[in-house]
Amino acid sequence: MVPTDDRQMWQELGLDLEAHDGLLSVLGQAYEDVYLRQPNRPRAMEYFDFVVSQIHGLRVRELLQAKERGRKVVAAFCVFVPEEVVLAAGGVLIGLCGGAEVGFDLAEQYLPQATCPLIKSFFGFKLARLCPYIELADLVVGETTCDGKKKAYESFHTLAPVHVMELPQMKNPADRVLWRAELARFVDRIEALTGNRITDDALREAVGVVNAKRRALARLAALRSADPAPISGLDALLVNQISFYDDPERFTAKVHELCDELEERVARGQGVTARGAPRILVSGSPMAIPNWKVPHVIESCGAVVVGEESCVGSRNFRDLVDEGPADREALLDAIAERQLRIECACFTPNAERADTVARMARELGAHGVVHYNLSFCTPYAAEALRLDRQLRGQGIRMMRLETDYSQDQAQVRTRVEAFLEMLAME
Ligand code: BJ8
Repeated sequence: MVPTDDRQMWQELGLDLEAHDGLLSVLGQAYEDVYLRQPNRPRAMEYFDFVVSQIHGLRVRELLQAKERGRKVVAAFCVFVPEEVVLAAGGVLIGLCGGAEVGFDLAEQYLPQATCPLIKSFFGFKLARLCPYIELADLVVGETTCDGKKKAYESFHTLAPVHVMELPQMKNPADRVLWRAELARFVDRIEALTGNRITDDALREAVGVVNAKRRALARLAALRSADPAPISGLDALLVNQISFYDDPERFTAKVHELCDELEERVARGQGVTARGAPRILVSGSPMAIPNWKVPHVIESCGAVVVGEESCVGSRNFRDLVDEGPADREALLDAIAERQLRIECACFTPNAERADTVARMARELGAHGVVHYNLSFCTPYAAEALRLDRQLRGQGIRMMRLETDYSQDQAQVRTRVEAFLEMLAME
């Protein structure tokens, strides 16, 4: 029986209760300062506020109840791990966070100090016993994307059951064959874990559920092209962050409710800033919950973030899986094909990404691009240099920002203000 009391539930999951209390109180205060003080928020954000207020409560309880009913919980850190497959086998996929500076001292016993904070964070959450999701997961799925993650999963094996998918580094025909085989290996692992064979019907239904979630997120993204923007970048980011761990069907319905309200706002010309406020597209490394620093700084400088070219953003929802195929093998082909359209900087070359960023900037009416990369994330840092030149060639200004999870808001603010001033002069 799942305990009805949160503290008892956390204790049974093996969390460090004292440290966990501290984390929740810091998170609660940060949420109040960053989110609840924003002016002009859409009413429908109440649902997402509620989800955050229950981040380690209700959703954890729901997952434990699902486990009691025999469902398996699979945890992942990358959009290449296919939710469709897990759902079709009767499981639940949750994206783990890794957006806070937690347990870094412990993580550095396994990882070099000069490691991306996202990676250190997921290790830190586990080692400091602060994440109920990692504790309740039946399997953690990693991928061979960047070197940091690749090497990190080697050690993570000793802490939790891990399955690593080999993601190719290129998108040539041979790489596609490799990735399709990896998908088949993943299907085998998930079927063995859940004890359920993935049928044609179950996979078709799961593709529909995940595509519906992507369509809802795409609808939200498109509404942000209005001037004034009907929703802040912070709120839109939060919705994208929650997309990784909420129940997919409930989440989709709530995003559509939000979009209905935003459509009314757009029709009335109502926004979160005055018309003509500086508009910024953020591009680069993912921002896992509770990493809100960059949009918070940008928006507290009077600008509005109108899009995220990121895996916690457009890369997660832009393309759909073809729903046409009837049988499971053809559906898996379609899943693999969609995944290999994701423009992650771990691929070489990854030339399409520059076109995507330029197109998004134009479609969303962005005045400039802030390229965000986490410290020690070489793939995105390397692409930023070329992207800057390519965007400049098309008359789009870009600012390169490299930061971690430290409290360096003052420095970030100085740079963002200078960038906004430069944009205003053009
Ligand atoms: S598909 S972006 S979610 S790998 S920020 S850990 S790349 S050093 S997260 Fe990613 Fe999948 Fe690619 Fe998307 Fe490494 Fe960079 Fe850290 Fe990163």
